[in-house]
Amino acid sequence: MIKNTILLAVITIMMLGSCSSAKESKEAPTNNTIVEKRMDFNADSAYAFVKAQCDFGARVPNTDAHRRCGDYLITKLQDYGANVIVQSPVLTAYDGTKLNARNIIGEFAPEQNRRILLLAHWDSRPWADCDPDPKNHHKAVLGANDGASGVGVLLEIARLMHEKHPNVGIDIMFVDAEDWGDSEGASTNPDNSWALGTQYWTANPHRLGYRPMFAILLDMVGARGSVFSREYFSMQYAPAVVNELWKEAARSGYGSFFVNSNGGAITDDHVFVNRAGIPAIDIIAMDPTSDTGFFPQWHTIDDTMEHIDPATLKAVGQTITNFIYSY
Ligand code: AHN
Ligand code: ZN
Repeated sequence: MIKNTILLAVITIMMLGSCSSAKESKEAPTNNTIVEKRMDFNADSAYAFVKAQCDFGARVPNTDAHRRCGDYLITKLQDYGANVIVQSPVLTAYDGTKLNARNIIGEFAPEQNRRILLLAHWDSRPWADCDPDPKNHHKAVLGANDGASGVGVLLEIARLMHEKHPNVGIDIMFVDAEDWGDSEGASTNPDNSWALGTQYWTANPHRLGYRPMFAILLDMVGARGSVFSREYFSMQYAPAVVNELWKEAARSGYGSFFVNSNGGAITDDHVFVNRAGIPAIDIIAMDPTSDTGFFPQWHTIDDTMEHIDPATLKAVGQTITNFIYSY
């Protein structure tokens, strides 16, 4: 009996030993080695960041909710230790409206040469023109998923970077005026319509000669039941980045979210970043079974917190976190 207990104890210690040595395999363990801490993306925290944006109301350019949310995003990035640069252009929308826009850029470890750009749009759409009820077409979209979700994930990553910085410089950019686009589209050049904030930034980078290794765009990354397939333009311009990120997703246990199928071509912020010569991919939920190709509440008045699932935020957030901390 005593022998068995001792034997069990020895086996247990051996097992513990082998587990921890596997985890610490990056560095030879010595007495003064600090055990590497896995960065845990907190989905509840990300969810709260999404909700905080929605609590301002729809962030439609030229509204008070938009101004106040922009101020909030600047403050949060500064709180988490970023060097924040704000661009405040007046942009002309396809319909002639002058938009008081702000691109908000938070630099983490600006002294690092090797950099990754993470971006998401923070504005919300002025018209819910895909709503099943035409009476709602002139109402604003709250944009819990379409806008706030990507920003919420990036704010949580900013919070983690304040705890411990990865071995690569990170820039988080919240771009404005993405969603004032013409959905009828046929007569409008998409270049004069969507992603106006990003287009301003590519023509006027926040730092002269800014050259990150690549960029990752997050768009609609919070809805329940989301699936991320490989977006077409991302595969055209930056297949290696897509492949590496999807590999990280599978390694991290989120292969059921990041599926290995090819998705449609989306005119989104990343297209303009690619045209500026920076390889850029779009993590964007697509749903081939819905009328729009996106989540069912896309550009409706029902794009609300009700449809945001912390599990989706976690899958995207933890994958990107593991990816940037693996450098
Ligand atoms: C088009 O529908 C052409 N692009 C989608 C870009 C978008 C709108 N992302 C969020 N809202
Ligand atoms: Zn939209």
